[in-house]
Amino acid sequence: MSDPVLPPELLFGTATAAYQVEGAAHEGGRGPSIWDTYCRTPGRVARGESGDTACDHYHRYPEDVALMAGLGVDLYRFSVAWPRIQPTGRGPANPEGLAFYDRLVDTVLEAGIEPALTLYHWDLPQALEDGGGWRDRDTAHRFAEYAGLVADRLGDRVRRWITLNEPFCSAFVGHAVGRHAPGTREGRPALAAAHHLLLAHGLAVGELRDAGAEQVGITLNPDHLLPATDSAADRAAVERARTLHNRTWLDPILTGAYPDNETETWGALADGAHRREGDLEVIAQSLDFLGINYYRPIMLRDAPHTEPDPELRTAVDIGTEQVPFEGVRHTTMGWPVVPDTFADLLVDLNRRYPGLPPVFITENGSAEDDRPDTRGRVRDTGRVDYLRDHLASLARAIEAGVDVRGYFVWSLLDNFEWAFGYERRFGLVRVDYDTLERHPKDSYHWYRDFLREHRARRTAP
Ligand code: IFM
Repeated sequence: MSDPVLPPELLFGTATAAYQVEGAAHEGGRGPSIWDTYCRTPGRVARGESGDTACDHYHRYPEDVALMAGLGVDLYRFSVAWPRIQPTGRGPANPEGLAFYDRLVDTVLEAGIEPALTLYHWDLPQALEDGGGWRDRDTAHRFAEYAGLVADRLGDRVRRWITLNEPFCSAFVGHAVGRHAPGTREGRPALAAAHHLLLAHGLAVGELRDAGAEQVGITLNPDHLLPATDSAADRAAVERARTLHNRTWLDPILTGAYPDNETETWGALADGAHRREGDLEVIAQSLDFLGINYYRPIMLRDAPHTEPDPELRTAVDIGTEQVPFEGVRHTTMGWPVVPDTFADLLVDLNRRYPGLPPVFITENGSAEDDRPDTRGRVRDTGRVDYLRDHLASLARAIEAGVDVRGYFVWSLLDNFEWAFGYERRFGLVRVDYDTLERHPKDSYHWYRDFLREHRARRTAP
């Protein structure tokens, strides 16, 4: 099958996140984060694994940047570990922490790659969690202070800034499903966490702009949600899920309003007690771009609530149940591969939100059952097919009028996949966790060749 052709000006990159790749958890004055605590809690992470060593990107970043240069990417999306900059989440910056990201940014730029920096990819300093974490309004102000410290130091070289990565996961997977740190199952406090993440984003946008940041955005993971049947009950279930997954974030940020069906979604929990006048204005500042992470669609049906007492429900107990997709391939995450839904989601968002900012696909990729042959080669055809088919779908969304400016493969390297530990592999490059050696997979070579063709079209007359 031939590779899709995308507009020549579209930028391409690869993405990672601090806790998933850096390791060096006890070096450079880094303080503990909620993920260090979560990993140490028995039964939370598969095989008791943690990001203590991860891919050792903290020491091996020159090799990783060279791998990216070999791919020919335009951009590298990485995240800064808040507890490296402020070990307790407040106070002056830790010079060793800033110095690490200084070196990383300089190395990336010297390789002819542009850095795209995410300020928060889930590693909240544990000291802030001890004071209430995202449930507490003050954490939003602490985040803005941290954003200012990083921007003051790196703003002269980093043009593209992402405030938060997937706040849906921070708020709801962390505080309601309990499968991410801090690992609780809450109702109102999870909704408060969602609001304070939004507020943190808005306050940080102000700090970044004051520090002269050129391009400021946020990365969300809106889901493409489909009803299992055409029944009114299943369609209503999808609308509740749309609020939980998508509208909670997109409506305040892009329209300056909260979703109009919060009470249908959460009942009495949606009392908004944690909101204050003026918050929406802070949250709804205009953005230079919107980051979207996309992996798979979700099919849902109406279902009884898990907890009958509305007051005792968690924020994800909204009377829905996932329905499996039949007849399609699933990745090792158990996620259905339905590439057309990528375009469907983007076109749908463009329709629902007039004036949608330019879009960067800040993550897309697949976890596969990679098996190196006797010579270490990984023939990851499933990943190549996944990327090719999703890029073809992206081309369709662009043709339909969605203003997409960039695309990042998740991920450059196999890395720490949160509660799944190291077993689920998303990398274009295999990491041997015994030796920490890097081995480009077939998908790495495919992406390199694809980018070579793409760049050739940039210079073609
Ligand atoms: O690994 C994660 C990443 O940290 C956030 N987005 C989804 C990826 C795959 O699960």
